[in-house]
Amino acid sequence: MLTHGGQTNHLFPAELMVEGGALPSPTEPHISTLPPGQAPRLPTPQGPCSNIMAAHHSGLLLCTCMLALLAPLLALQIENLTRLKANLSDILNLHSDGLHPGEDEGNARRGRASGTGWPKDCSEISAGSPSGVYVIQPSGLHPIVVYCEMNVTDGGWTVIQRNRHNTDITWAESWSTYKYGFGNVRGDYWLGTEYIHQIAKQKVYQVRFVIQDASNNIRFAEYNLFSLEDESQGYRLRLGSYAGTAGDAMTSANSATVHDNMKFSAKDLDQDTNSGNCASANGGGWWYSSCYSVRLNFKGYLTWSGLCNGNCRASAILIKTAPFC
Ligand SMILES: [Ca+2]
Repeated sequence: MLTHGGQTNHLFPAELMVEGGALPSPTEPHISTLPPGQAPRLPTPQGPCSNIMAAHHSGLLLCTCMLALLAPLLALQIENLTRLKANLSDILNLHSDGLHPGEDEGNARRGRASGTGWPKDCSEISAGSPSGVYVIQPSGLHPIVVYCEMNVTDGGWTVIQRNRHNTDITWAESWSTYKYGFGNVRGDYWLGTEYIHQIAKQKVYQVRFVIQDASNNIRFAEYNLFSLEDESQGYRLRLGSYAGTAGDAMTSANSATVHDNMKFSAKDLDQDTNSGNCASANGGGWWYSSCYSVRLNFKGYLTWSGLCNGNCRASAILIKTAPFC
């Protein structure tokens, strides 16, 4: 039994728990929370994209323009995802598998000692690597532990949220708890708003929301751009164009329930557009307006407007570097 974000989590066997959950100290490397024998898989840094983006500020505008021009191609790419339902289902189910052969702590140490460092996100992990828990180190940040989903399309997705209707996580956490994350990276968790911001500011990112509806169908909504402004700007959410099967509930809702361009709110920091406190009234931190069309950070059945109203069963949110950059 371990506590996470001020609460107790009985859901997962102790041998699968990451001590302290996904909740690192702001001053303590996240990797240090790994228990003995539960080392993350060897990250194999790669990726010309990271090299390009090392001086990416000048290329960011160009890349964004390219994304806008190539939006129709992104939509076409989505068609392939209908063949990946099984893999999408995997995202919503726990991967309780242990380390794969050859991916022990020694390998991880050699990865660091080689001077190549940790990957900056899951997209820098070698294609074909298994899904699971990895150490990444976004630029300017200490190493953190994340779940990498390697089975969808070409893999490389960093899971920033996962939740199921029967979760033990309350989700009704404070701003600072949301900032640094809570839960279990092998189960239901929030990676941490600050860490999501730090990852997504490195390059140009896309986001995929994966939703299991009331009939256990797997739906998704993808936005070809994803970023969070920094904390001083309230971690304001910025999304690009929609494609998918769940419906565009994040950007197309009316101003009272839209989420795109909203600041993040938690129960103790109201940054919504409602006269009341949406986070306090609705059980979890989120990019509320007044108040929501999407409720995924919630203990209980979930909502994705147009798909389910309080009866979706599970969700996951994944981010990855956008194509064409
Ligand atoms: Ca308010």
